[in-house]
Amino acid sequence: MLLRIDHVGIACHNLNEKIEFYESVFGLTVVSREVNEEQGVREAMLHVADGDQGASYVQLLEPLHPDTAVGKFLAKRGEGVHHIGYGVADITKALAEISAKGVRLVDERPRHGSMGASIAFLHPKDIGGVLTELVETSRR
Ligand code: CMX
Ligand code: CO
Repeated sequence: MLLRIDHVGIACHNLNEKIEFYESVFGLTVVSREVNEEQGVREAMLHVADGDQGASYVQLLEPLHPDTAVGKFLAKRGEGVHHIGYGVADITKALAEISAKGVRLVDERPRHGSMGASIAFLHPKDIGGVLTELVETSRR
């Protein structure tokens, strides 16, 4: 069901500073910068590698307000890994299969994610404390 790791989502206080850090330490390149009001984030995707099943990225996330998913996470835990995003071929089918196994879905239906992808989150409390995102990419 999971094709690849699409991205690792990292929560930070200052997006521009963190982008510069990843550019200078790892030589990564920003391929997309977006504000996603629905998700409450200002974010950047930095390209890591290309594979048979598509590309993988680091997603840097700065909250738009304290009362957002990433804002609450930063207040509670500080900066660090926020979620893992896995690529899937058919997100609606994957959500149905995962839900049937008793895992709580944060999103019953896909939402809009970075670079035109369809995304949906699974509840971290049902996945061993790991916030997990499914990604059906529109880029192939
Ligand atoms: N990873 C692991 N656990 C997490 C977590 C995370 N990222 N975020 C919250 N939790 C845990 C909390 O620690 C808390 O556990 P305890 O009760 O044991 O302390 C519990 O989940 C509830 O957390 P909360 O702070 O009360 O937050 P909410 O219940 O309001 O929301 C969640 C939690 C997962 C439903 C919410 O963060 C969410 O909807 N996330 C999906 C959307 C999102 O993260 N968008 C930003 C990224 C967008 C993108 O990738 O494009
Ligand atoms: Co993400």
